[in-house]
Amino acid sequence: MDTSARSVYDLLFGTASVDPDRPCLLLDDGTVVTYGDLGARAAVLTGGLRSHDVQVGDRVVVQVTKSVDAVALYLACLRAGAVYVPLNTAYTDREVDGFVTDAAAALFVDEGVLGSLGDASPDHEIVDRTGADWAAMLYTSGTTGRSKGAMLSCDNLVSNARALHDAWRFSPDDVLVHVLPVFHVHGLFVALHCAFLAGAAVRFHAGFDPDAIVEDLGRSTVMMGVPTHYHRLLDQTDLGVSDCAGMRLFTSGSAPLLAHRHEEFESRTGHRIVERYGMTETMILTSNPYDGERVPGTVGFPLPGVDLRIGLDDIVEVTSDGCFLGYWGMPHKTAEATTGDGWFVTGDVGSLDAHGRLTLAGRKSDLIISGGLNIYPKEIEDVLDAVDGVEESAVVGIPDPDFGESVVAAVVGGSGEDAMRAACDVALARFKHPRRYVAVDELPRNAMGKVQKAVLRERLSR
Ligand code: MCA
Ligand code: AMP
Repeated sequence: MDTSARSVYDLLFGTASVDPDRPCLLLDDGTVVTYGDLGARAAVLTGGLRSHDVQVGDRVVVQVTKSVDAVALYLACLRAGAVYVPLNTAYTDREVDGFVTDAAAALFVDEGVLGSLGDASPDHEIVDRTGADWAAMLYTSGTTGRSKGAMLSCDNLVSNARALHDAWRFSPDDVLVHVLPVFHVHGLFVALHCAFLAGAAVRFHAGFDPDAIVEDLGRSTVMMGVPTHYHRLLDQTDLGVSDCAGMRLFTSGSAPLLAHRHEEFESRTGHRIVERYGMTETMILTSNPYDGERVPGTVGFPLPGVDLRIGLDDIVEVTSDGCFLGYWGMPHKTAEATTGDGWFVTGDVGSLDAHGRLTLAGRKSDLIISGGLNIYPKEIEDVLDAVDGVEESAVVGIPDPDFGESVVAAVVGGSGEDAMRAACDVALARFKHPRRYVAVDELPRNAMGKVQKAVLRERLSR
């Protein structure tokens, strides 16, 4: 990363090359926030961070709703050289406390604190960072039930932003429909960085209202979504060719987009969605081509700077400029996820064809992906198993036409759903809660005594 003359903030936000009067964020209420406005707001929040004595390298843990200030706070952390740690707004207090403690946060920002930061005097000093410096940390659910903080460097952010900006042909004329949350790699880095690097405008939606999005497509050029967004556009609106007249690109990722949905989208709109694949730990790894064949059910080719190979048990392994610095405070977990020759083991099962195109076939672990959000069964099973009278439980994801997968719990013992729901209310964000509880006499097990999740999934899907 060429940080010698410029800070990572300038590299990503592009304030040096973009006209400050250009529209940046276009809000639902018609407000236009220019690049200059957003930069000025970031300077104020930088002042706010410094008034809280936030130093270079300090973790700033943030749980705020999607807003202009949420984006400005991310930019303020880049300016101040602090590590931005965004949290899902659905997390319960108990979950948030765990993250704040784990990150050894110098500052926790909720809505109230964000408001007070916004009253500070602007601070225009921007810290220079090198490529290897730590820029952000995003928590990913662990297979053992404990979340891991993936440490992302300045280089990870900048290299991936540039690769995607080029691969997807971003230009200043683009208008991006932004419907994703800004606490994940997808909405925060992939979507915003592509637009910022180009100096493009972003239609910044607080939530996903399918009809409002269809209306927006008529005055936009690019949309990025998870499969659930596309399911809802197809199932809940009359979306057709004429709605997408100015659109040049739709991308999908974070979860598999079923081939028949891809084809349905093309027959309704005339657009072939560009499916791409990534992980929090690695940023975006592959994409179907902008020019060239976009094949439904595949995730395309490695981006420049990414090397892929298929390792043990058909697991995809990668080396890449986007590959993280490691798991915070868990060097053993970083080592477990890294091969002897330094490749990151994704945990995704896949195959490469003769041309190097990647097709994914699922995950090695029991991970459930619901609406683009990762849910680890173990975390839910631990909560259910602690409920009075529950002997044991097993949680699986079963196919769901909207979310891709939905969470179902099979439970032995216990005194009914109410106590389990109450326990989940305290411990788990609602998107992780089982949508269905099934009382069973026993869990299916193999000869080694291990619960057969595949058998259970099959039974519960019927
Ligand atoms: C919301 N709910 C969910 C989910 N989202 N349940 C299961 N799975 C979900 N994903 C539940 C809420 O708990 C609530 O339940 C009810 O649905 C309505 O909540 P609401 O907030 O209104 O939900 P929504 O607007 O319908 O949200 C659905 C959504 C959202 C728009 C698909 O989940 C979403 O934005 N997903 C994208 C996540 C994402 O950006 N992932 C990227 C991570 P109740 O009524 O019981 O309270 S992966 C990544 O970054 C890598 C690098 C990559 O490859 O991209
Ligand atoms: P996260 O840990 O939240 O970043 O989620 C990363 C995981 O999402 C990957 O390891 C994959 O299992 C999954 N994923 C991302 N994009 C795709 C895709 N296009 N198709 C299938 N799975 C995907």
